Order: sequence, then structure tokens, then C-alpha cells
Amino acid sequence: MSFKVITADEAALYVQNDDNVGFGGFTAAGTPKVVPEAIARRAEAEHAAGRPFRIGVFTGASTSDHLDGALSRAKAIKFRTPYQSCPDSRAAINAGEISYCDVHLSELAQMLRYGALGKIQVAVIEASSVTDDGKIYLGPGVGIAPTVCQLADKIIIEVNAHNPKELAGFHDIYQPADPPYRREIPVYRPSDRVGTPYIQVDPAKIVGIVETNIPDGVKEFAHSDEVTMSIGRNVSDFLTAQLQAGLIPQEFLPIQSGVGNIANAVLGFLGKNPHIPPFQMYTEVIQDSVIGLLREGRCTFASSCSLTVSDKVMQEVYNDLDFFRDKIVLRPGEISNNPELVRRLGLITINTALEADIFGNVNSTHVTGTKMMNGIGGSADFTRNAYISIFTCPSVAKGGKISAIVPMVSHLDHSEHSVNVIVTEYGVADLRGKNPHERAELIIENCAHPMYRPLLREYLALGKKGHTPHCLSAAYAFHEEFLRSGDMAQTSFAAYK
Ligand code: 0RQ
Repeated sequence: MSFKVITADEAALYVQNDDNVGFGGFTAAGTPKVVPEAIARRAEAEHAAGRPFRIGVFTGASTSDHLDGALSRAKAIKFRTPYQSCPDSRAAINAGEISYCDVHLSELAQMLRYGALGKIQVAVIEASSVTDDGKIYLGPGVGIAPTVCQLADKIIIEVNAHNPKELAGFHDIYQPADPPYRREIPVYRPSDRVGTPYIQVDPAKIVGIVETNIPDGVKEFAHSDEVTMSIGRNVSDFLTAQLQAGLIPQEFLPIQSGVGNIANAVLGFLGKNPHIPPFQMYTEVIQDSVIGLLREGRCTFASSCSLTVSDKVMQEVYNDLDFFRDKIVLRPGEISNNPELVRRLGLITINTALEADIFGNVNSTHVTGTKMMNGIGGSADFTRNAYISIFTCPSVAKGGKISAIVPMVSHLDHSEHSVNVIVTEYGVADLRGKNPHERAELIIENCAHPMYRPLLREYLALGKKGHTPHCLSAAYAFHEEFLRSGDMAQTSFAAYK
């Protein structure tokens, strides 16, 4: 390898105050680790010397504490997009210290190429290897790496020895041409490959290689609780019934599933369900459960943007790469989440809601309409274009003081036009073909916690008129009560009658 090997602190000197920096990776998977921490140290030193130092941070999705955590704590982030899930950056965003733009994951790469978000000065990428002629073989996450490598003047590469060189070949790197020259993306099955296994860059742009040997640090899942298990079972039973009714083709359809315990439990149940044939996944994150399903032959192929698996499971994958080689492909977020492909492939999409209203609108991002949780992520890329879009959530949060089913969502991410099915531990509301009155009946009866059903019915009775029976003055009574007393169950509609 003919590139200059530099330290992380030397790499950080290539980043200047006000620069826009594009990072590779997707979730903790393949996220650069030592260079962002060195940029954070540089920011702290500059601040101590009385000089400003804040950068724009562009990523594929959420990252890890090495990136969002370190840079947030160093007050080094001026602008952040498209998604984060880090407690420190969340706090800074909600305090107004970081300017955060919550963007659909599939859309960021093209937004950057179209130029609307300014120039990317530096790309920081984690790789498993690099060739002298500028072929970058990535680690376990892709994200926006191909686009920021194309756009940046300077590229810094963390070559992580923890990623085996044999990971080469798992990636399929493809960027669509921009309008008016864009053609269809020729992916017709989850396993289709349309690009190259590497990112090709001009080697002159690579300013240095930083050598590391660090695992991604993804934690194993907590043991699923009763609520999570019930949600998983309900989704699995619903899909079985759809299959048996001929509403899903007999060979089944590819599945997209979000991150977290619920998604993990849903996949576990689908895997164990003897009525559901072996299936494929077209998704943005492969979690631990998918690896088990691939081994058992219950999942026959998984297309993803990242391998977001725990360190233990990653080691198992790395020890057996030849087994997984023809069963996994890793794509840029622009392709793993591409609306054209989601609709063409007919995905069954399963994502988690913070809250849903009785008419089927979903809030995935804002607690009580004001506080950013994580961001919309890829949920809308999939939901809007799905064959069947499913949202899951526990019926209540915070020990029952918050109902996840509310009269009107306090922030809208997925409208009633895109949300097909809502599932809680109590049951399933299939909203397809239903008018707002019918939707409200189904959601209250099948999904709301029994404790909240009478209150939701009372609300519904207030708004008798119109296609959608809202009572606007009372629509946020649940949220206002929570802000007042800390308990939505104390809501009274007496004043509105
Ligand atoms: O709080 O952490 O203090 O206990 O929200 O809730 O139930 O543990 O669920 O971790 O799956 O997160 C929607 C945020 C759910 C996530 C969201 C509180 C609850 C808990 C977390 P604690 P759970 P999850 C693929 C697709 C958008 C992006 C997306 C998300 C905490 O799934 O970010 O879908 N989705 N991407 O107590 C106040 C409510 C609440 C509430 C739950 N109504 N009000 N707090 N909580 N409901 C991934 C990518 O894009 C990469």
C-alpha cells in the first residue's frame, strides 16, 4: 500500500473549522472510530485556545459513541444530518446547540450530489482494505460512503484490521445517474448485483491511512419481555393469515425490518412460524436474529446497508464468511432504501412508532411534538412504498403514563395514507380500505391499552361531524395532560362537551 500512514490526530488536521465532513458507515457498523475522536480532541483544543471549531457532520444513519458521542461532547458539531440516536447529540439538538435536519436516509446521497447542502470538504471512511489504484473495500456498513468519496476533495481512510480482508465481495456499490439522465435501477430481486464490490476513487485524493483494530461495539439484545413477544407474535400471525387468504403471494415477499428489540422479536417469530415459507430480506440493517435465520435457512438472502450485529455474532460471521458470501449483500443507503426498489420488490415493511393516532397517522420522531428522539431514519423510505406497511409499538410507555395511541399525533412522520397496519401487544388494526370512523374503531378496540380505550372513545364522540371526526380544541388533551401532570390517564374531556 503506497499511501501515507498517519495518526488519527494528524488526520484531524485535515479538517478545518466550518468544514462539512462526510463519514462512511451505517449505524455503528463500519463507522469511523478514531478519526472522529481525534477531530473532537482538536475541537476541544481550539475552543481552549479561544478559537471556533465546529463542523457539519453527514453520515449514512446513526453512528456510535466514537462519532456522535465524542463530537457532541466536544461541542464540535454545527450541523447534523440525516439521523442520530446518541443521548449526547439528542440533548444538544433539543437544547438548540446542534442544527439538526431530519432527512430520509435514501435521499441524503442525492441531496449532497445535487448540491443543496453545500460542499463536502473531507470524507472519512472505514475500510477493510485499500488498493494502490484507489479501490476501497468497505467494512460492515456502507451508508453514504460512495457519494462522499466522490464529492470530497480529501479522503481519510481508517483501515480497520478487525474487518477481515475477505469481507471484499460482500458489497455492491452503485450510484444512480442524476436527473435528467437517471434510468431504472436494475435490481429485480434482493440478491441482484448491479455495481462493483469496491468504491473507486482517485488515489490522489487519499490524504492518509489511519490503521485501527476496533470492533463496532454493537451490544447484544436484552431478553425480550412479554410485551415485545406479544407484538412479534401478532405480526407473525397477521402475516400468516394474509398468506393463507392469498393476499400475500405463496412464495412470500421480502421483508424490511427496523432496529431494536421489537424488530428482533418479530423476525424471531417469523422465523419460527411453520406457515411462513423461507423468506428474503431487503432491509437497511441486518441484526443478530437475521444471522440465525440465515444459518437455519429460514431467511435465504439478506440485502442490507449494514451488518449491525453484536460483536459476538460478528465474530461468528467473520469466522464463516464463505457460508455467508452468497447470502448477504451490502449496498449504499441510496439503494438499500430506494423507493423505486421498495415498490418494485413489494416489501413487507415493519417499523416502530413512538405514537399513532386513532386515524392511523404515525409519529416516529418527536416526544410530545417537540423533543427529537432519533429521526425518521429509513422508516418513510420503506413505509410510503411498501406492499404492506406495518407499524408496531407497545400500547403504553413510561409505565402506562403515556398512551401510544392518541387522539391526534403530536408530530407527523407517516400519514394515514401510507400506514397500512398498526400492531401493539393487544392486537392488529388492518387499516386498508377503511374510512376514518372504521379506522378509529379498529385502533381503539384492537391496539389501545384497555385503560385508555374509554378516554379515546370519549374523544371520538366529541367530533361527530365530518369525514374525520376530530375535535380540534381537544385533539392534544392527552399531551397537554401529560405535560401538566405527567400522566395521560388523568385526561378529562368534560370541559369540551
Ligand atoms: O424510553 O429509552 O427512556 O426507556 O422511547 O422506545 O419502545 O424502547 O422502542 O427503541 O424501538 O425506539 C420510534 C424511537 C422507538 C425508534 C423509536 C420511549 C420509551 C423508551 C424508546 P427509554 P422503545 P425503540 C430503521 C428504521 C425512527 C427511525 C426508524 C426510531 C424510548 O424505532 O427511532 O424507524 N424510529 N428507522 O419509553 C414518549 C411516547 C413514547 C416514548 C416510547 N409515545 N412518548 N416516549 N417512548 N413511546 C432504523 C434506521 O433508520 C437506521
